[in-house]
Amino acid sequence: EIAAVLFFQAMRYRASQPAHPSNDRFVLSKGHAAPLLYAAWAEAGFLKEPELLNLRKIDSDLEGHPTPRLPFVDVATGSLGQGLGAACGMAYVGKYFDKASYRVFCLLGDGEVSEGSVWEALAFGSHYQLDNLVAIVDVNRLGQSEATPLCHDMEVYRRRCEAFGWNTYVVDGHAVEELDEALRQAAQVKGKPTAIVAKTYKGRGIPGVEDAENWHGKPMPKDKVESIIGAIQSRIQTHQVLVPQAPIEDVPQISIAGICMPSPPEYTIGDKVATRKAYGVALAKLGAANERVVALDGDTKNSTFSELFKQVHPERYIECYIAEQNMVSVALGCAARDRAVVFASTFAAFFTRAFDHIRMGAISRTNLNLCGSHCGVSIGEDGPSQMALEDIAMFRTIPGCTVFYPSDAVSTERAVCLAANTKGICFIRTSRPETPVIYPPEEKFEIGQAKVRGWEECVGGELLGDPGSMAASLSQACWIPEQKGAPACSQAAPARGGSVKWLIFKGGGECARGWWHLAGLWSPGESSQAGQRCPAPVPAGVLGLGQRL
Ligand SMILES: Cc1ncc(C[n+]2csc(CCOP(=O)(O)OP(=O)(O)O)c2C)c(N)n1
Repeated sequence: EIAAVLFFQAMRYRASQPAHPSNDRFVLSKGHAAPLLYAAWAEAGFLKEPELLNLRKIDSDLEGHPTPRLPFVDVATGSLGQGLGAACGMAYVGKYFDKASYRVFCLLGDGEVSEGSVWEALAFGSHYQLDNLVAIVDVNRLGQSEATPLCHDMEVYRRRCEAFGWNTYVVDGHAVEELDEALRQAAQVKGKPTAIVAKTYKGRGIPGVEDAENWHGKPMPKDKVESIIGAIQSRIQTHQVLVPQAPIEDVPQISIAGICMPSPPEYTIGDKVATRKAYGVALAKLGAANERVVALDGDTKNSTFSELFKQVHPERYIECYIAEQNMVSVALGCAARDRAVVFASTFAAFFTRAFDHIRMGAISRTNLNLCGSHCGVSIGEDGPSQMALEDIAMFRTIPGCTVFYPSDAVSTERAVCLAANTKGICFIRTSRPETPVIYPPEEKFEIGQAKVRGWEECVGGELLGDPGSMAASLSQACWIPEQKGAPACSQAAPARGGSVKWLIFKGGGECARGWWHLAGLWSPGESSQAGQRCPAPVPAGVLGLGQRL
């Protein structure tokens, strides 16, 4: 009933063009209900009914959980608790950037709302007065393996949603008139998003299954299928062909392709600039080049320097507060349907708590740029809780992700521009301390191309850069200019207690000493033997990091 009222009464869209920018958006946050979504699009005419029988087959796009392989899916769902954050991002773009009539609907399960990220999204939605957003919670009392904690306590749901600032209706989720009325009222409400808390029964109308445990995700027994289909069909009251309402086509035409920096980097070799600051400077410049560049941050903008973007483009800065999971989901939503070029930043360490959201972003085929600052031990006195060490390993597991670890301000600025024009997820890793500019403004950088710097000195075992700063010494090693002979790379780090561990690749793989962990950690206890053969460094994105050491 919920899907029927949404798809054929409330939502405005062109069924033949599901990705049309003026269409209303629908996010099935409870992605395991994918068959419902596919059935709705079949009823709308986009899918052919026989295709539905390919559900979950290996060569079918009708997967067990929806992905953007299907044009009517903007963000992949199935890892519960993430859909509403993405819907918030879409609604934000619709209200504040597109300033268009399309609206965003999100269907959640009641079990799913145990996820904290759902409440992060609820807080975000009301804070930004997303009155073009409707969340419908299907309160069917049951989760996967048992009842949900609130069962059918509709009043508690109402109070919680209202406490989070949402215009809230509690309805009988099987009564199409009630649903229709709530959705109509929601369309009139200004300044608040709407939550429709729908009381339903799982397996409604199926004898022995309705409201019973242990049926989640299970097919009906073959011998009961005929009678179950008969029972459902007997409740169909009309065979009228349903036609959705057409969209209001007022979305502006935009272009986000081929964005160039308005001017070259304004740094001189030897200047001392933190790469995190260079990120903010670069983002502000990029924002001047294209009005669809937007920046998000999780209350760290004066550390990541995304505040430099906010200072010049305040209307395109989205403060997400201390809710990194939601920030990533909102960013995914903003990037959906290519409506924005999205950069989201926080300390790199804090992206690790949003790993699943980033992972889902890759499944969503998103074009999203994330910048993590304060990477590595060079943040020193801030202590280990703020240090990003695992982040680089994490991002390198993300399919299609490009990892940038720029060594100076010039390469940071180039990385920002490259990221804006690169598909998939991009991760830019920036450092806290000021480090010397080592490249001239005209230096060219390409993804996948490593540069070797100063390897002659390294071979002798000398430290590169300032031994007090791992970032400086690592980063100086990371942009590697081409030299005659094979590529070489040296990285060094001070260990507590004064001893220094370092690693040299030379000539396709001679490892002099030391050990490099992919997580970015130096482990003083371990060292490989001098002269041991190592694989040649393999560039990870722009960065020339040894891949398999
Ligand atoms: C983050 C996450 N945890 C666990 C699961 C496994 N899972 C799939 S469906 C489900 C129950 C969902 O219950 P609810 O949200 O109430 O959906 P409904 O009962 O309406 O199907 C669970 C635990 C998952 N998909 N994602």
